[in-house]
Amino acid sequence: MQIESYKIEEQNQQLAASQQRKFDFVKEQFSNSEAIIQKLINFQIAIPSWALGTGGTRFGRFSGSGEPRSLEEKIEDVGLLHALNKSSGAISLHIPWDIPQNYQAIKALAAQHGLRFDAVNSNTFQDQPDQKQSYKFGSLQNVDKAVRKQAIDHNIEVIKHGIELGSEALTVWLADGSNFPGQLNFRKAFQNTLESLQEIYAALPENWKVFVEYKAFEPNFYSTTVADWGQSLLYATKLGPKAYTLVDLGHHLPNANIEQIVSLLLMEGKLGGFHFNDSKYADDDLTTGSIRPYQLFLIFNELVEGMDAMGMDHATGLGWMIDASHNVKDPLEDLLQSVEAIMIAYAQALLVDRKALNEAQAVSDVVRCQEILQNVFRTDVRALVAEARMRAGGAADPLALYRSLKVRENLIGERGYKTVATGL
Ligand code: LRH
Ligand code: MN
Repeated sequence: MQIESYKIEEQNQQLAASQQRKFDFVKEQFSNSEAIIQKLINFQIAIPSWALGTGGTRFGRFSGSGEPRSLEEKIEDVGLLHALNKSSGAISLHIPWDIPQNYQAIKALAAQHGLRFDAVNSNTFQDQPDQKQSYKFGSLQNVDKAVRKQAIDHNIEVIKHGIELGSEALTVWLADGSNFPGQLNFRKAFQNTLESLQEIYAALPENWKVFVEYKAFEPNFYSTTVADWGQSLLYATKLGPKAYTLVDLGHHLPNANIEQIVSLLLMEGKLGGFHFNDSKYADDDLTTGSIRPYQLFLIFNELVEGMDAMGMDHATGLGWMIDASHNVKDPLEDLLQSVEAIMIAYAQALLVDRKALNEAQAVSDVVRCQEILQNVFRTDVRALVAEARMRAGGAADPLALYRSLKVRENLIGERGYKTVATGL
């Protein structure tokens, strides 16, 4: 299914007057609104190929309908999102869930939808049907050299797929760890993992990056071999200049101050990118900004402050990716909401009066500091984000148009009711 641009134009016409009123109201409050619009237009968020179908938990999966049955249909679905919001211009593949059969055809199809390939993700947390060695007791950490070699070879194979697609980064998330005290020698597990990552690092093309994604727990419930930002930073620092940490918002222990972690990793030049989602308890993979929107704003506040301090380009300096799982929502509606929440947090962070904040911090005027941040957080910037989207050819209200055009119904018509996408 394609969304014709005249359908988008039609909705934008209908909403033009109210949009203009709301946009003028924001412009009156913030003199730098216009300068921010170009930054919002340039900011592209990669959509995970594994989150275009309905997810589930160990307690059950309530399958959705009209889900993509192939990589081609996944690219079409991301193309639909990008046509609606012009902020989803990249797709992040997970191997082997999405092995391209014909690189040229897949690249051409992605280009047709205005999409590029962001980081490719390896998978050494599941045993594939024809696999010789099991990852039951870990992959890169495994005490058995043959298992480590199999996992290293897989990551190098993933890099090869990425090179063919024009990707420039590999994301390594390791489920490796232990479930019981005594099961693992932590030092040997670290050293096995580092030596294995060094072999993978050596296979990276000159212009590539490797993102080491950390996670506090699950599927191991006593220790995780890349459990927190400190351990990920240790690996990334020991590996070399092409290695970075990756912050998945749901991978922290309760009450972790993620914005402080982000600020320090950025300061060290070792922050590679994000997996955006939200959570109340653990790795819940809920819609970004649906549970803790203030935390998302505070993270972007640190990102804008830190990236400007280092002269980094906001759009290309880091890997911006969503990582979510949709148990009860239409995956495409969930992703539209996530992109909107990210763009709102970024727009608000761009509107923070940095000069006033620095002056208030310099005199420890705690109340003024809070007022400066919350004044912006309590500002409705949706019209600013919509203005950028419409100037880029997107819809004033993507979710409303997705529903009024009955996109899901059309996809069911094309693909059938009971179709299941590969992924989580
Ligand atoms: C692990 C994770 C990782 C992916 C997987 C799908 O929880 O966040 O980024 O490989 O989800
Ligand atoms: Mn993740």
